[in-house]
Amino acid sequence: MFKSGFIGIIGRPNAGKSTLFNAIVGEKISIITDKPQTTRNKITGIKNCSDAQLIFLDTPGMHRPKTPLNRAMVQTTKETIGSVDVLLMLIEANTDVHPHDLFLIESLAQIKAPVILVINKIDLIEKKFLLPLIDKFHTLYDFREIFPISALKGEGIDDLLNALKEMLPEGPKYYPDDIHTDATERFIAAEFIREKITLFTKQEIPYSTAVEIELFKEDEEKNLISIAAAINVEKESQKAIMIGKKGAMLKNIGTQSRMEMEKLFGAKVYLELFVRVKKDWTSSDKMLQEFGLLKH
Ligand SMILES: Nc1nc2c(ncn2[C@@H]2O[C@H](COP(=O)(O)OP(=O)(O)OP(=O)(O)O)[C@@H](O)[C@H]2O)c(=O)[nH]1
Ligand SMILES: [Mg+2]
Repeated sequence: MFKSGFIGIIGRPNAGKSTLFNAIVGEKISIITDKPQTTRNKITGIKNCSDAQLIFLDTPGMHRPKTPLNRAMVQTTKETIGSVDVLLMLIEANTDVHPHDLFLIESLAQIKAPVILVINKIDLIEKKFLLPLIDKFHTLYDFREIFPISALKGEGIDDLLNALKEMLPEGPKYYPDDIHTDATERFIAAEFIREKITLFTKQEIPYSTAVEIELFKEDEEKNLISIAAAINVEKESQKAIMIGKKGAMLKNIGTQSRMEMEKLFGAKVYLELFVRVKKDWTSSDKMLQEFGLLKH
């Protein structure tokens, strides 16, 4: 019997959802940073086993949204929650239940799909806290199972995958074996650029940035991809920071993201970046739609 299905990964910003997603899929598809609200879209990743196909959906972190961009992100996550066979609710390991965790549990009120609680980052706490924590969570919600893991160190992931396989219904192979994601190379290229921006810049800048691919041209004979991308920011002052002294910041973003692209695409990449100001784009539904962050 072949099993397949869709598994949503939800949790607070920075809980480690994308780290777990990439660890399972075995490729860096979703971007990861130390700052919250890194992921903005639903991203599909496929894990193939001999007897099952597990389709994971990485999502933006759940939070109380304040801006139109944040509202669109939370909306994306809520829609994902309603359309999966199994939900993984990821939290950060702590010595006790955190108010953040209660906020997440509240969001499970209408859910029909079984929910697995995944306690991540167990490498950061003493083991003695885990069992009491698991017991407490069992009293708060009817979790199908609770798994302590470290997505970063790869601990506990195999047990989680085995449990997921058990829970999935009989079903077809939705994707061919050699496909790891349905995200386009254009999308991933833009995300890799945004990852470096988020890592290298401070304060509000990561949250004011959207990357658009203007050109994506493959030369198969030369195994070369030419990419031109626009980095959109909200203000002139942000543009100056993004470019940096004598262009140093932009150059660093370009070099680092190009290396990631070359690794994933298995081709040489020629990357051209430029910065432009789209005033207050995070508050404009029209711009959010244009950047693929809000549905039409
Ligand atoms: N120590 C430790 N750090 C982890 C672990 N998993 C993830 N991290 C770190 O936590 C930070 C956030 O990881 P992400 O995977 O980007 O988190 P996310 O939940 O996708 O965050 P958003 O996309 O912002 O919602 C990164 O710095 C990761 O390296 C873990 O198991 N242990
Ligand atoms: Mg993420």
